[in-house]
Amino acid sequence: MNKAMSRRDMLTQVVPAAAFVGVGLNSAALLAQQADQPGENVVGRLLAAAYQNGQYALPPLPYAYEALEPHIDAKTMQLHHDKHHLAYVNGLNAAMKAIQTGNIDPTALPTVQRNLSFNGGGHILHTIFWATMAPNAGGAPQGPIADAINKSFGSFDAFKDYFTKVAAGVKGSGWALLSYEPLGDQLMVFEVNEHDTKLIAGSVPLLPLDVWEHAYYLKYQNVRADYIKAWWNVVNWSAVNGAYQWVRARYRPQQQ
Ligand code: MN3
Repeated sequence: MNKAMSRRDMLTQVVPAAAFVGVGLNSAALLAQQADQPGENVVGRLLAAAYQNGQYALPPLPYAYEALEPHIDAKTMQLHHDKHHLAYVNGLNAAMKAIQTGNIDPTALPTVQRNLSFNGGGHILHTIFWATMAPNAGGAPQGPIADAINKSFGSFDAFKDYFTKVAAGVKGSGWALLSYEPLGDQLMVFEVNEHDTKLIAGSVPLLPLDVWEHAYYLKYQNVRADYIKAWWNVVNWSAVNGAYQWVRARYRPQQQ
């Protein structure tokens, strides 16, 4: 990042660019503004680092590769962040570059559109994924996110069981995604196929779980269920709670 550019300057660039891409990135840009608030948390910080100097950018992991051991191994984290995520950042920038020429060959349009959503979704989901994991984490959530989970799913245990089943049931490559739906002021879990978020428009992603094989195969081979079980031990509920509170304050200021 250009040292002369303030965080606020950076964020004013994030919002219009992300809004152009669509609902998913627009919601992420909303979250990214959180980095400018008191009580900054890691979700907002990483999202703010995910677009810099006029381009999408790979945000640094907020911990060392080995920090999530034994639940997620260092080699997987290194490959996943440095290779896979970087490829989505590069693919998204390439798609934007093609669009910004203003002259897309009609025969190339389906490919450009596919690259936009595949790589854009991948970039945002991975950024929030890194931010919502931490060493010495897991357990049950505290604060407003815990209340929202109880309201939306009955109990934390019921939510955990439901989310686990959604993640386990993803066919092929994809994600499970806990999101905030502002119209109903409630939380919902959505299935993501590859990186294409199948969510209610306007919902804001809060807690994504990557169940692509590249996220777990080195350590867990084909046993996705063991990986999901281990992932609960690294969920950074403090980060999820911070993101939830900030987003809800934007949509429901009268209820704060
Ligand atoms: Mn991945």
